[in-house]
Amino acid sequence: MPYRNAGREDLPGRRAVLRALPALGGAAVLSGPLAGTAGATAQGAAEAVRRAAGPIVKPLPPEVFIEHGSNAETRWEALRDIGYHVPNERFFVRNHTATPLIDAATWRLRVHGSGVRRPQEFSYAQLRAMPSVTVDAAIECAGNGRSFFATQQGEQASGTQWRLGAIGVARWRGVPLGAVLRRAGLSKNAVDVMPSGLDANYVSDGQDLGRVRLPLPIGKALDDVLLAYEMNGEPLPPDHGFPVRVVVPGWVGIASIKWVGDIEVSTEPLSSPWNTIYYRFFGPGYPDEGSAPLTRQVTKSAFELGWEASIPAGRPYRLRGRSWSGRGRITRVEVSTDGGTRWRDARLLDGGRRGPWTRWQITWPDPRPGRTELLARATDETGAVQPVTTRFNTMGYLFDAIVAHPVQVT
Ligand SMILES: Nc1nc2c(c(=O)[nH]1)N[C@H]1C(S)=C(S)[C@@H](COP(=O)(O)O)O[C@H]1N2
Ligand SMILES: [Mo]
Repeated sequence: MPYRNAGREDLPGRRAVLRALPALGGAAVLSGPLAGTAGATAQGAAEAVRRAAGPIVKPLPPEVFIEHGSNAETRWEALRDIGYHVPNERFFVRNHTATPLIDAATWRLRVHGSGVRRPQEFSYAQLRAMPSVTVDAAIECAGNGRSFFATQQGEQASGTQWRLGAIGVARWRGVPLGAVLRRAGLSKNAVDVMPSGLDANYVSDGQDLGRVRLPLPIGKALDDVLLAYEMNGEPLPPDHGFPVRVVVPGWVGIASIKWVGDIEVSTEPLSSPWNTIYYRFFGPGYPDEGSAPLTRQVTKSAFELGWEASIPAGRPYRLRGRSWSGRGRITRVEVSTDGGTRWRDARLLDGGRRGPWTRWQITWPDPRPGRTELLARATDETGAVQPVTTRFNTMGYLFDAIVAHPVQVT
């Protein structure tokens, strides 16, 4: 369990929870113009869900975000010198449809299926009254870096053309998924656990694929998966899953279902479009039905710099960045300022911290005028090193090759 922090925390006082409820529910329901209720929802939650005016509720200042339809990517220059966690206002957003506005006071989490003996509904207050844990974890879209298949390897992958900003690390607080499953009488024969979101059904090419949902194998569900209600010390913002989301450390972002309203536990394997027609490798060299479903994220690195950033010539410049891997800790980061001829080791700044990413820095002693490309290549504790190119897949998942970051030295 590489990403779990210790830290079982005190129960929130019952009175504090009750006091918080009307305020949270009110804020969630009443901010922004409302355009009627969403379509059919899980029973008991219908009145709790409303739709906001646009796909994303929070402000998206252009110096922080690059918008891609219903998604927003964090600019890496907006992460320079900001500390280990990404503030909620700067955290990327990936929405299949639109952020729903949910009233925590009437919201319920329904746990059901052949894999539980006591199907059950949990209220927000009940979840908040259970023993909580706090975990540092990254949420990263499996398509993060997808645009580089086209720009670096000459093969266009379908989907949002992210650069490297579809990742964020936050401190999440909530209840272990396993604790909730056990309260519902988890069966020894349970094999899969499938959370679904309360956002609108996802329709692709005229086909209604239903709720955004993805089964987790029981082993992962009971390992380090969280039902989170807090992000960096605040109630989850609407765009990041208020009132409760799943957080699946190290795995593809789609596993971390937002606005969870329903969890099916089954003694038979479950499937959804998100582990059959999406989130597998498809394309040349892969079977027609695709690879096995994707699970862990791969190794990547990014400079805390704008794309085509200007760097002053003639004096040493301190380069900073971050590297991460879903398979474990980062052990080494090398940087090249001459297109890959010479590599130097960056200094790792989060030494000893077993976190979801590692910050690093290195001084560029003599930036000379002109356009150039900076390269960073990380190694994780399994020995995986970022390659020069990576194998193509049509949906552009898990791009782990070294990214050439253009800068202008002036
Ligand atoms: N209900 C629901 N959960 C969801 C999604 C969604 O559209 N609906 N998007 C998923 C995807 S693809 C990603 S990468 C992450 C993004 O989380 P964030 O928007 O909090 O950064 O949420 C996941 N959970
Ligand atoms: Mo994603």
